[in-house]
Amino acid sequence: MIKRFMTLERHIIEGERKHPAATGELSKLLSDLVIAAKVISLEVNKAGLMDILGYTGDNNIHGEQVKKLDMYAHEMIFKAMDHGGHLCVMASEEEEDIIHIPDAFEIGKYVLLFDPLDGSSNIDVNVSIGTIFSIYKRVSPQGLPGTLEDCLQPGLKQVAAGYVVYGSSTIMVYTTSNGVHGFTLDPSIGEFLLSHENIRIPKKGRIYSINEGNYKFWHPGLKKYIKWLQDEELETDRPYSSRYIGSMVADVHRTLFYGGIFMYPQDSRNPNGKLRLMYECNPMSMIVEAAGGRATNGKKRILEIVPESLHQRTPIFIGSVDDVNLVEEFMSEENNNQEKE
Ligand code: P6P
Repeated sequence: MIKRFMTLERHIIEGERKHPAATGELSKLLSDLVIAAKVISLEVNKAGLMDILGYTGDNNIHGEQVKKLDMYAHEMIFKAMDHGGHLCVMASEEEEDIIHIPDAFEIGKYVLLFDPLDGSSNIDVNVSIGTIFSIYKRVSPQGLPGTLEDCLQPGLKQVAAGYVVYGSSTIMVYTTSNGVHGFTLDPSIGEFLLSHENIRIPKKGRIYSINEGNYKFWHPGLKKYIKWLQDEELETDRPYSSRYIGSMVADVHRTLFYGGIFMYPQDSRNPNGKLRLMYECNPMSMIVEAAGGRATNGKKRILEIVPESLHQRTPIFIGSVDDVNLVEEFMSEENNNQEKE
């Protein structure tokens, strides 16, 4: 619901004014990103009409087949961001190495990491997909090209994070640690308008979200937790409902609004789970924590993980504080039981 005619650009500028030391550069960076989001949204919403569905025939560095829309989104963001003069380096989930700012352009003080189109396996069947971004301040000397070190910072160092979910409408949610705010794209005027101010995640939910097809490979404590959620007990809102879209942006977006928990755990086949720390888990964790929720790898805050490589994966349990705390208790209790045996 549009409460007041507040565009995303104006909200960003007003938000930055609250920081006395702000130079306005972050506002301009975020506004450039908004332009990319509008263009990607346009293509996503007519993908079925254009020859940009299907596969490019290439594989990305993770061996996954690259969708045309994936690459389109990647290129759109690069072209929108490379010449603004705000960045010293970028990194994309679609590119193996860091992406340098072309020599012709001014080098800035920020770092942008992004997943151009998360959930791309859903593109051809019209299921919600999304763009995720994460912004840091550089740590290497000003004026020089950015480095891998600039990109490998713990999530706690993020100065901004956000996502765009391309669904029944296109919504952009972002935070600069001054609350979490959602904006809905009004295609008739090409503006993102404030629709969800100061989003707060419920302390406890009654929806859990996980790919139950992997049940056999899970930690025994997680198996017990999921079975516990499926038992009946009115006082603890059980049984929970199960919802799984298979697109992290959409699953976490729902969790942010309705509460509950989204999980992509490690399992016996994937000891670090599937989702990427830098492109998916850190930005989503900053947003959910800023909205009053919690995000861990089952033991430790996602935002405190010190990254070792650009594309490293991490298990993630993210959502309402009570729900994340409880799944951790189930897994730690099971670990203790196993140690006693
Ligand atoms: P699975 C999409 O491909 C993605 O990277 C995330 O958006 C999503 O949460 C996850 O993978 C789904 O993975 O193994 O359940 O299909």
